[in-house]
Order: sequence, then structure tokens, then C-alpha cells
Amino acid sequence: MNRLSLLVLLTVAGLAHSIQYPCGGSCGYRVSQSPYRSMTYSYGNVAYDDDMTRVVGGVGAAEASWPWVVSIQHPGSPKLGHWCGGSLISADWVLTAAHCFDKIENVSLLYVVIGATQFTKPGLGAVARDVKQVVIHRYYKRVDYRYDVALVQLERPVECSSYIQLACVADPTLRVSNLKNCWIAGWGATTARSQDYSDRLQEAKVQLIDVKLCNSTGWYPGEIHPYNLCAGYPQGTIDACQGDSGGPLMCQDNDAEYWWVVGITSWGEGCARPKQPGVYTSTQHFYDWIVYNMRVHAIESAS
Ligand code: 4AZ
Repeated sequence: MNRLSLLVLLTVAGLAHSIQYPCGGSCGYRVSQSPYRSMTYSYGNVAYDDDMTRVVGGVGAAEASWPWVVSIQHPGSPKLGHWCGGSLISADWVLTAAHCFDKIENVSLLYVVIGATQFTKPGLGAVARDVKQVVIHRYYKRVDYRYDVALVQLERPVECSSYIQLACVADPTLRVSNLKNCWIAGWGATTARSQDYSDRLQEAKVQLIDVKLCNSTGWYPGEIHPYNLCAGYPQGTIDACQGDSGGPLMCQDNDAEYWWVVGITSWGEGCARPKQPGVYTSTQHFYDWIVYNMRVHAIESAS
């Protein structure tokens, strides 16, 4: 077989078994932060929220910092409309948590804001989309948040820009526990007690915590599923909180510039407490589920 036909074969095989990335075929690029790419894009106002007292240990993210992080919104939510986080993984699919839909009776009321950092100043890079359908894992259970993974299809695809990029979903070959530079981001509660969500996207660096330790006495004994990840700090202080659910746990590739979405924010006992870190659904574990369901449900909704 010559090299060209091998290439064609690999491409076809790839089409059948992986996530397709439009956006110039790339994912996980933080365009506004890339020295190689930023020249070709215009910037919005880069404004930091330097209110460091915000818990759960985060700081305000700069504009377009995490261009795949989306806000799933509900018009009934008194909290700036924000309901849950999510990650844009194709031009019209968002990866999020199944439990985000526990209290939603009519998903057609939901919409998704993509490309925004601050709700009160969404800027020209932000767009909103209605929801076409929600796909919830069939084994999801509210009692223990098992299989806490869902997909949201947007009514219409979005176009990529410096504000809107696709997330790379961790595939089964990625060695997630080796990744060192991991972050969470979300518009959720900024203190464990407050019910207020943040107007500006908050970001915080977290450590991946060994799942065996996380599942042990004094932590979350027996509550962590094999397909969960734990991240935060043994002493607490920095963590995801209510409203961050569905959003990503992201780690930079060890050898490259781009970022992987390795987890979906799922639950935790309170927020930022010692030995009670955030619990995430491992995207790597559900990679095949994600690929399969995006394909099947796209075909169904088109026919
Ligand atoms: C929540 O209720 C939630 N500390 C999300 C994350 C964490 C706790 C609660 C993790 O959406």
C-alpha cells in the first residue's frame, strides 16, 4: 500500500471512530494566549478581576481565556440566567453533566451562551443558541451521581473565533494522571455559602488527586466510581462549587500547547473543604459514549 492510500484509510477510519474538529481541525487552543496564533485575531478588552478574596479560590479569567467553556442558561434562574457549565466539543455539541437536567422539565427553555467571559458584558465574541436536544447517559442515577455525563446539541452550529474554540476530549490513550497543569473554570458560587454565581468566569489551578486516596476513609469512602477523577487540594480552599457543574476540568498536554478536557464537574461535599475535593466524571472513560451518541443523535435529529 502506498503512503497516500494509507493516509486515506487512516483518515476514513479516523472519521468513523473519533471526534471531528472543525475550527481548522484544532481543539484545545487558547487562541488569545497563543504566541503563534494571536496575531491573526483581534482582542477584546483583557480585563482581570483582581478580587482575590473570591472563593472558591479562583480569580476572574481574562477574556477568551477558555474559549470552549460555555454557560447553559435557564430563563428562570435568578443567578444571571446561569444554570450549569459545559464544554463545546464540536460546532453543535456541548459536553456537560447529566445532573444539570434533574430539575429541568422542558429543555427547550434552555439556551447556551458560547464565547462569553462576563455575562453583563458579553462582548462581540459571544453568541447564544437554543437547545435542540439533550442526551443523558442511560445509567445516570441521581442518588449517587453515577454516570453523570450528558450531551447538549445546539439548535444551530457556532463558528470558531478567538472567543470560540473546541475542547479536546481526553481519549482512552491519554495518560491523564501524568498531566500536571490542570485548571477548573466556571461561573458558579464563589464562596461555599453564597448562593450567588459569578458574573465573570472564574478560574483556578487544581491538582489531580489520586482516586484511591479520594475513595478512602476520611475522604469519600467508597463513593468514588472507577470513572471519576478527584481534583483540588488536600487542605481544601480551592474548588469547584454549585453552578460549576457540567463545566470542565482541563489539563494542558505535557508536550504541547493545547488543553484537554479530562473531567466534567460533578459533585463534592460542600466546597473547598479539606479532604473533600471536587469530583469529576472522567471524559476519557466516556470517550466512546460521547463519540457514538453525538453521531447517532445527530443522524436521528436530522432525519
Ligand atoms: C454543585 O452543586 C457542586 N465542590 C459542584 C461541585 C462541587 C460541589 C457542588 C465541588 O454543582
